[in-house]
Amino acid sequence: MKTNHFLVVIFLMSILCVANISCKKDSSPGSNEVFIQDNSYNPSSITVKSGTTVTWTNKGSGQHTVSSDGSGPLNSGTLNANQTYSFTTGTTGTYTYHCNFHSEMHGTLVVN
Ligand SMILES: [Cu+2]
Repeated sequence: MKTNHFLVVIFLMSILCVANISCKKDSSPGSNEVFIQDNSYNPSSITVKSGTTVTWTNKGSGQHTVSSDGSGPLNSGTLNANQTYSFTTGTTGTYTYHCNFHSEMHGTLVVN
């Protein structure tokens, strides 16, 4: 009986551990990733080498876009919750972008 209780405790602890790891993984973007959260880009500025594919993921519940300021190359269209937009960088430079729905949302992609 004591052994059973011990095993149950170990089992529950391992579940909590796995849940915790997946939570952490979910809450921070990788090196070539930007998370769109309500209502900001995380990170707001990302620097990558030319040829890198950067992926934006809408982690919020509302709709957002990744849209270049001026005539830049970023154009995600409307991203619903959990949708992603990928862009493979080319020419080096600094590319600023915004969300078409939220004027306070601004981000920067630096390609070097
Ligand atoms: Cu937005």
